[in-house]
Amino acid sequence: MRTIVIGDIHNNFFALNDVITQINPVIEEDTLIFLGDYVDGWPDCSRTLSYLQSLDKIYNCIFIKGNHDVYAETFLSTGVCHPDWKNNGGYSTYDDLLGKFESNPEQRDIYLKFFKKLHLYYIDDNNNLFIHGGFDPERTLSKNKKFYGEEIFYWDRDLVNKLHNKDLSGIKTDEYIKKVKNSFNEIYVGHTTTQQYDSELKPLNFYNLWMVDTGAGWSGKLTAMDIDTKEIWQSNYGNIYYPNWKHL
Ligand SMILES: [Mn+2]
Repeated sequence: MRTIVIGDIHNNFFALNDVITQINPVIEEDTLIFLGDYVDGWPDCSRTLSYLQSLDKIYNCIFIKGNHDVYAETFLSTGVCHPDWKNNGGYSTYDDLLGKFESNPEQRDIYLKFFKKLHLYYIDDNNNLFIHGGFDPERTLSKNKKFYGEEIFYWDRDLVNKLHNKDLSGIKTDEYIKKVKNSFNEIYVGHTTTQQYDSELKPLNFYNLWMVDTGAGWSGKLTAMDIDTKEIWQSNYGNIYYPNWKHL
């Protein structure tokens, strides 16, 4: 019975396929927890979404909501593009989804179903938290939502930055760290790639926080990790799968 957490995919269908093949999940035993940002970046949006939906039918899967997923969901449900979306890797998602559902309107509902199912966060039986961005440890999660809105869960980088001593202005470090440690057993996040802190493309651990996004959306790798043994499985570099594709 393994619980495996998987970082940001960003339309990199081949990296995802590569990592799932290596994991070789066991039906009805293993649980796959995806940390969000399925879309935007590489050109394979519809293949990535269809593959994730097929995994969901076979295995125990939990899908967390990422900030990029919100852009795509908004587009699918309203037809409106967020002004920041296309310049942040969204043009590939936009082109692919639009092309697919213009020729087959039912396809829009199939994709929308996936986005509507996404969880803001997930807490397992051992009080481990799985979340895309982060939260404010000074407040409970429900108070985070009331105070900041749900956006904090998929946009926050303060948690990561503060634990990395990048931004400690106005906070008492020891107390902050204590609050993080007391809040959950372990905390798994995507959103902020480890490349910003370390050139090794491995998950980074600070206190009880694990950063699992190792940059598959760009030139980094897609990482999956067994949360108990900390065994990892990784794709090749993201750009190897799409040698002719240029990010805008
Ligand atoms: Mn991301």
